[in-house]
Amino acid sequence: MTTTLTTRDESLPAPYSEALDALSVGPLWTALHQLLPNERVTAARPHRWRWREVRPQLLEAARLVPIEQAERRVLVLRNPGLGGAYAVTATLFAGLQIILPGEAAPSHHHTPAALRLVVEGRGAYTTVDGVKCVMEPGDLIITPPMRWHDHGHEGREPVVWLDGLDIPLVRSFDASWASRMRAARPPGTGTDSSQDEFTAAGLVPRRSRYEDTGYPQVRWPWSTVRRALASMAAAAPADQPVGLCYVNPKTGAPPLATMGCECQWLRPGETARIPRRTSSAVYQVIEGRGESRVGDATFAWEPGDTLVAPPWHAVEHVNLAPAAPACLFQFNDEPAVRALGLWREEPPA
Ligand code: 1HN
Repeated sequence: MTTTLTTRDESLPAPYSEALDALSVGPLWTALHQLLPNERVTAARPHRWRWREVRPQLLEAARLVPIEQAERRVLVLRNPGLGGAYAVTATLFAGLQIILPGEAAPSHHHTPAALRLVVEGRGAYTTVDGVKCVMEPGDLIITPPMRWHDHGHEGREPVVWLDGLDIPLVRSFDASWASRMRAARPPGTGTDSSQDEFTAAGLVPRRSRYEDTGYPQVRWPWSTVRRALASMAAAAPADQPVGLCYVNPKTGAPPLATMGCECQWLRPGETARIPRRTSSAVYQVIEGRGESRVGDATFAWEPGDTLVAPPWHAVEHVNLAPAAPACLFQFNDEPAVRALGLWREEPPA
């Protein structure tokens, strides 16, 4: 929250307040109910960024700003309620990154955790600790804290992805740090473990060929996720929602300690109701057309659009297409909220 606290009690003699200020001491009683409001409050607002409006500005950034200068060519999704902060919610960062054929974004590592969800284009890749992760539309790639990563592009069209990071949360601990950039080295592998060691649910390799970093899987191809969702949708009764959580396949834990990822499949005409939660979430439309209610706001959406649900806002997604499914990816701060003992969910109505 960006609001300034009331730290002076105007009913007290001025010299007393001045004496407190001089001692770096302040009264709690003027600020108590701002520190601990009786209602759950957030300055973050529900919002939608339209792909068809932001996409031209990304292409313009690619024209105006050389990758050598930008290092990461990202347009940041700034929550209109957060006073211009580079934050989509109090804890999460979201941005759209564009890379052109032949470009290379240099290697670095940092304390915040990051994830990418590919929005458009083929031929780019991210290298995570030497592991080459091909980026195709809908793919999820994580770069856990302190893992070296860079981006390259061997294709023929611009590639755009959504970056999700826990930077605002990490900054609240004064723990944000990054290495200096260095030129990317060629990837040490031709592929990532989702292509050979983790190709089927419920099976893990006895012995991995990949370096043991604690993150056995760093890429979740959309082709795999979509097939799993479609199978589930074909079998599930109409009144049961179809969603999958991305997990570390060796532990079942969320892919990152602070951020969770899920994908929801909405059958034609289907509505998914998500109760109020103390976590916040960013939704990315992978396919389909529909409408979402976030608190009191309603947003129509189509592929490429991004929506944000601040904490304690009920969410309702509707697939408005008569025949086609819709797929919504989300990343959220649920693992961080749970780890701090702050997780609450209102029972569904
Ligand atoms: C970062 O390192 C990347 O590596 C993307 O692609 C977005 C946003 C804020 C801080 C670091 C990347 C970022 C970022």
